[in-house]
Amino acid sequence: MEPKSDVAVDGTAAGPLPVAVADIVAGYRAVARARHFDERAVTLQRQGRLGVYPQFRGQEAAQVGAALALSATDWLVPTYRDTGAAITHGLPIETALLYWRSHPSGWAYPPDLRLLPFYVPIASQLTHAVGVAHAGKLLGADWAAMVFVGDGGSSEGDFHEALNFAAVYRDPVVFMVQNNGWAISVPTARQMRNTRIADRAVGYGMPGVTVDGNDFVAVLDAARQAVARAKAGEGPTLVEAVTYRLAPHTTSDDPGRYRDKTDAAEEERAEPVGRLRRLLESKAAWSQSEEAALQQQLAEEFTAALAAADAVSSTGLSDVRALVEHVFAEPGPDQRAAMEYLRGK
Ligand SMILES: Cc1ncc(C[n+]2csc(CCOP(=O)(O)OP(=O)(O)O)c2C)c(N)n1
Repeated sequence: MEPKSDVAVDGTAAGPLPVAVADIVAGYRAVARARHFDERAVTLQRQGRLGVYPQFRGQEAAQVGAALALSATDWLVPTYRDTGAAITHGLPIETALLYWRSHPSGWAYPPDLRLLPFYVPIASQLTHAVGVAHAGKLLGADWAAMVFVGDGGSSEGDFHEALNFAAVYRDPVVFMVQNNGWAISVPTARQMRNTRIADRAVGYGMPGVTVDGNDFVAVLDAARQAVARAKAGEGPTLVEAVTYRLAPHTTSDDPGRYRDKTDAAEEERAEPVGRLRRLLESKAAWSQSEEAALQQQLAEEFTAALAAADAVSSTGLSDVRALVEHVFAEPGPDQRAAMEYLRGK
């Protein structure tokens, strides 16, 4: 089945839009903000001012559309790919930069921010997100959890455990798969026989939907419905956003070794930021002067956040034990031993 799409690549709407124009304008601002962050972060990495950084160019609509379906009381559980989703949910840009600089302050989130750290061991975040959702139910809280996973992560055993548990207990969780076509150098077609990851949902007894992940409107609409189901006590949903990773896997990767160039050129035409802008322009809801003002505002916001991050990291670590003290609320024996070892270093 073709992924559900509301907006064609040239920006024309297939029919009445399921999302209000004001929400689409707000969405465009957030999508452009994510793109701006990603581009500046890659430049900083090339200048030696960030560590290894996993770009998300091409996946802005999938990440931002999903994150905007949440309210501030809901939890977002991201993978390393999802800085765009995290800053949309409220992670300060300064903190995101410190994280990708491997500074311990990059783990120090604002106290009310319902965001788990970026997960690198793939799929491990799925069971944790189900735990967050299940705990909310036990506590009588009204939050939902949205967890991101890639196509590669969906081939891990944790995926099965998380989806089955969540379905059995009708936990308020949204499984957001970004099928970006690649697990590093392995194309999706070489890691699974089925063509739609969302088809797996039926095996767990939950709804599954596949949307065009480069279409912000389709993603936001599907994610909103999934969050509403979760909050109405109807249990989990599997949403698959079919997108494309236009960038290398990380700043350490060279996709020229495994990817056909014409493929990427084809996908570049479908990329989500320009598509959303074309939609708004066709509705006379966005102008060149608004675009210029937005780009200037994004540049200023990022530059100020970078200056703040530089001020934190240029002073170094006041206490090297900060490297281990954030691991658990109460340090366990391993952390205590490490802190003892680091004392005075
Ligand atoms: C448990 C685990 N096994 C292997 C790896 C190495 N690894 C890092 S990224 C990656 C591919 C992930 O692909 P996907 O889930 O599609 O996410 P994407 O990188 O495309 O966002 C692998 C195998 C890992 N990080 N964790």
